[in-house]
Amino acid sequence: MTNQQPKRILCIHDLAGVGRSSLCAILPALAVMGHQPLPLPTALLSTHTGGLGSPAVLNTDGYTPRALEHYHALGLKIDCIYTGYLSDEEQLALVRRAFELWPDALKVTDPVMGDGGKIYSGLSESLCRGMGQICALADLITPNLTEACYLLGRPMPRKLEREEALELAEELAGRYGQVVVTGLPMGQDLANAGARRGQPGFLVKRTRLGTSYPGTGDLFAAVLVGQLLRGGSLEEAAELAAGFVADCIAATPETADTRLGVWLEPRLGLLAPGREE
Ligand code: PXL
Repeated sequence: MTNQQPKRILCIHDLAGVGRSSLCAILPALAVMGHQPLPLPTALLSTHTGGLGSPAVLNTDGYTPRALEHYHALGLKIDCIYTGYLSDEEQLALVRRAFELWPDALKVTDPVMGDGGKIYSGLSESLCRGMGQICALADLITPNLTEACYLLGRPMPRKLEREEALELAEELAGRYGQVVVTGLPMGQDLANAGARRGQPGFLVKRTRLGTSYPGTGDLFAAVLVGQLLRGGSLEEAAELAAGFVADCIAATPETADTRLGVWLEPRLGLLAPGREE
């Protein structure tokens, strides 16, 4: 395990300086797991868009397609393409192009579109529709409950029973291949439901802690991807990811400003190779 060659993961996400979301959470998590993340920032933002005012935003569409072609011309092997927040429709084409250039890469799409039943500010209806099309090209998708319901065109339930959670994952897997749905409210617990097409789903639960933080979906998906690339099963990877996120939440003081995300930095070492149990 420890001597495994690092896997190179092309991370197509935004870089938001403050708030421990997107690349600020993903890059350290993947690197400490022994992988080599290659960031392709879809936008630069001063903060995420969840309650810290109006961030300064720099669109990177003039850069990203050229960077992608450069990496391809270098003959870089990409083991995994992991996509997340896209800030405009041109970036849908960027993701399609990446999938085309490295057809053998594991394609993981976190369809970052919203939370708590609402679409994030600034994301258009057509961008969200396009995100659904990207999901159809991916090998694995990791929507939260809001995004899962959007993809299936269903209203968002306030809570789910075990059978409903499994059915949600199985239906998405039937459509998209493999899925882990995050943030399912189930009584005292917050659950993740996973499934592969044609196979019964599974649940990974953790006690619900009441507070929600930006970036935990990004952290969850990054650890999931990192563990899959270490050869873990979908269920093992979901267990590790759920455990790590719960641990980071527990390590964040109750008095901390939730908008700044979970205090992941002191916990990252727990993800190092050999320490994942
Ligand atoms: O964590 C999801 C996310 C990613 N990127 C940006 C965001 C958010 C959630 O608010 O604003 C820019």
